[in-house]
Amino acid sequence: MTAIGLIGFERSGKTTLFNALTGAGRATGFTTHVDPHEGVVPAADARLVKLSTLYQPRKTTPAVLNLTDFPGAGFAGALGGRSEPPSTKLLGQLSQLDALIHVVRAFDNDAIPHPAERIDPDGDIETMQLELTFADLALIEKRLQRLAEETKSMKAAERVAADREVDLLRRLQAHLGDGGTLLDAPISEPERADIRHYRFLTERPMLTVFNVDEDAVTDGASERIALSARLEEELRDFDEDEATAYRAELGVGAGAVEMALQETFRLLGLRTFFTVGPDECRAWTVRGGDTAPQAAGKIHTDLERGFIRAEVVRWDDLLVCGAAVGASGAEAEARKRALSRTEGKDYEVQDGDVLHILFNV
Ligand SMILES: Nc1nc2c(ncn2[C@@H]2O[C@H](COP(=O)(O)OP(=O)(O)O)[C@@H](O)[C@H]2O)c(=O)[nH]1
Ligand SMILES: [Mg+2]
Repeated sequence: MTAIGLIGFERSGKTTLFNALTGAGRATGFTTHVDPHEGVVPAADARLVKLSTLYQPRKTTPAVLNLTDFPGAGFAGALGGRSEPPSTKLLGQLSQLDALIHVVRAFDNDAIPHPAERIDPDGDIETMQLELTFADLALIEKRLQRLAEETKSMKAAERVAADREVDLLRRLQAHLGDGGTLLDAPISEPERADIRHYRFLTERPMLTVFNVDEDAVTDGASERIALSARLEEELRDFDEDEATAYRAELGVGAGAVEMALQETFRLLGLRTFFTVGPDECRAWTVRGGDTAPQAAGKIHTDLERGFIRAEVVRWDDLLVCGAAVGASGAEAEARKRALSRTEGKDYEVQDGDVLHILFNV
């Protein structure tokens, strides 16, 4: 399951956004929580809604992301004169995530003081980047020291691999020192695979969310979006008409939360595929490059083990066929019109595929 973490300084609005995304209704404001909150975010998907309208299944299940809301205090290290770095425990938890969402305080409200008593989104972004970079540099430093010890007693043959690792880590160190991240480090694919087990923090894709005043929402650019977490949390309790009217009054477009999710999907290179039928229509996610058996494995391990082949049709082609002959004949109609294909073990699943897995265990 894809795991995302909300990070940011105290009172930047992480828990508010967590509530907006999950509906968890956790306390916000000065109630600093010590433990992270865990939640599940259903990914709204218009394609799934349309497939469900065709199939009228007993159950419709969206794809979900696991979301963790971290307490802000852990990140206050470089701010406001506090000198504590993030704890080892926090760094360990962060390193397990697939992606990070950095919530940046951009709303103005004297009643809610910023830990550093200033509203400076760009400064906060820089500080957070530094905290993550320092954590990675510390890890590299520790590993280099270990390697220096170990290589002393190594035979020449062993030393080749160790020297190669030292060289790679030194290059990463230099890149971080120049203000880069490990996500954009100029290293080869095999080298990237070699460092994966370190689970460096700046190697995680990160979405920056500017948490702005309710009346200041504008469209964001890629990898940075602006939304009002408080507004989005409040609007959860409105019915659709009320929400639309309220958004119109404030001049705020719909779908800020959906946009945040879509952007997260894009950053992670996630692809959505669907399974359909009278029992359930469901959306699933795989990583870009995952094959049909890997997708099958998301549904059930038996389907991956016993994978024979997949019938594949694009979601919109299936809808067209369904509209012509009804849901029960849609897949047969797609085959007849040569819109569905039979794919084998090497097929790379595409975003928007409807899969029907044939298997044998
Ligand atoms: N005006 C305004 N206040 C917000 C917004 N988002 C959060 N807040 C307020 O900021 C305070 C801190 O929010 P919280 O979510 O607890 O921050 P956290 O410490 O990062 O988890 C709360 O009083 C929220 O109501 C926003 O978009 N606009
Ligand atoms: Mg919080």
